[in-house]
Amino acid sequence: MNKTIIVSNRLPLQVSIQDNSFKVVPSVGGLATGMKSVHAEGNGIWIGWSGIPENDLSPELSEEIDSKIRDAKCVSVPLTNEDIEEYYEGFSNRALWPLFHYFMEYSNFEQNEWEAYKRVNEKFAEVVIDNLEDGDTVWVHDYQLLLLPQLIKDKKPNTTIGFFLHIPFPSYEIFRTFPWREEILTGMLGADLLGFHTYDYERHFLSSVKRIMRLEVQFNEISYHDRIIKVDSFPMGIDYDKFHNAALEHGNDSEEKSDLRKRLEEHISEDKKLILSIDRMDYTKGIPNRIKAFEYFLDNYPEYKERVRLVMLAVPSRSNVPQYQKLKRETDELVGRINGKFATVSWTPIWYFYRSMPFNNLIDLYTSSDVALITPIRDGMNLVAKEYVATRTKGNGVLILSEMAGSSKEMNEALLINPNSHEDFAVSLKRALTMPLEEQQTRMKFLQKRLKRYDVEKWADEFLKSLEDTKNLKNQNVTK
Ligand code: GDG
Repeated sequence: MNKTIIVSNRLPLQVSIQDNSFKVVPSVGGLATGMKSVHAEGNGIWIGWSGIPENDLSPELSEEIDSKIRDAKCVSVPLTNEDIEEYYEGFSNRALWPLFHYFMEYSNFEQNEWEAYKRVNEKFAEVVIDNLEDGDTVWVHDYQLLLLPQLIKDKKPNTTIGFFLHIPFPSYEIFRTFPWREEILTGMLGADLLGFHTYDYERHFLSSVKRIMRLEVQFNEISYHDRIIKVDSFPMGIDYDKFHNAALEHGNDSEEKSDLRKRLEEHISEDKKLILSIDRMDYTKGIPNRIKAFEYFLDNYPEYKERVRLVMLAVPSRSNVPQYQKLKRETDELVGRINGKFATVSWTPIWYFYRSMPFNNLIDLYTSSDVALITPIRDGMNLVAKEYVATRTKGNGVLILSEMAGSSKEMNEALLINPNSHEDFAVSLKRALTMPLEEQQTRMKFLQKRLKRYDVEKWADEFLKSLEDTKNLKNQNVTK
């Protein structure tokens, strides 16, 4: 029986080791949820890194962990500390991530990291090929594995390969500055179907293919050697029911309240509003900008002092990369300065949490906030915006969303802003805080309807259906 092999940098599980014993627990991210049924189907498997560097393990423990991982229908790719440092923290997060998010000045191109990126992509290819049988489909995910499709195609030309990019694909003018631009495109073109969150990313990719590779592109199909490669957009959704039901269960009307919810509720009344922001601590998410814009708001609308509070959850991320350490320092300083400037004995304008929270607390935050401020400088999609909408079971609440997030393309009923304009931010925040309930509910209704219909399972289904169709393209081509 043919199977689908999912490949991503990380496996959808967490391994924790204490002394000589270990635990393997499933992780609950958006991708893991979306792929759940694909992974569960038949003898489908997931290939990726376990999160534990090989150097840290004795051969016996490593074998034991691998066997536990295999029980979860996963196969681990062994990576060393050096691999992680050069391929993941290095090339993926210091070269590709900033450039693809238009932070050119943060991009650092090191030859040894490029070599490590190639080496690790080859390691992934080996594991995929070891597990591949004729007729299998492979679905590769994200920017850490851009070379993998071609590495598989070279060895197994008949395999059907899909690739999905979770971050933006930058415009040609940005992408052309990349030292290994042709190698990256060649790697991606090993896929039969390339998927992006939005039409704009798709268009940027096609333009780079045309201009750098000089290939013929017709509508959304690329002719490459004797193959036709399809490119399309598939905006990723969320597990709508999971968020909606959790909000019904743990939301405002629930009898058992967490400590966090009790504290949040102390600040909610007709006249006092909570404003929420949740992101990974990443410079693409626009955290300092947002804090400065909030300061501008309080300066320009002083009647809101003591009446609004920004609850800001920043989840630690990539803290070994210097730009992320700098961002953390800048955020700490800004929050301190602004709280110092405005606070009164009974009011602190920004409540700042630098940690990750359990799922139920996340629901507490979503359901108790009057406004969500999602204002990234660049973001492939942004699922937090969609999750906020899914938890608004009474239809109230306002989403302020950056035009630079992929999700803004499908969320027109949000208040869309340019995250670089403090004025735009302040006017929209004022509008959100004074929006009549009926208008809030009308906007939410449209947003919710769309998100419920196009959830993450549907996203995965549509991608795989489209990938299946490319088999017909291949067959047509063979008979020509
Ligand atoms: C990349 C792209 C694209 C956050 N804090 C906590 C927590 N979360 C969960 C949220 C959400 C997820 O993390 C974050 O997803 P985003 O989409 O917002 O952002 P990235 O991590 O940057 O993801 C992005 C995505 O891939 C998918 O393609 O949308 O553009 O950058 O699901 O709920 N979950 C828990 N505690 C937290 O403290 N439990």
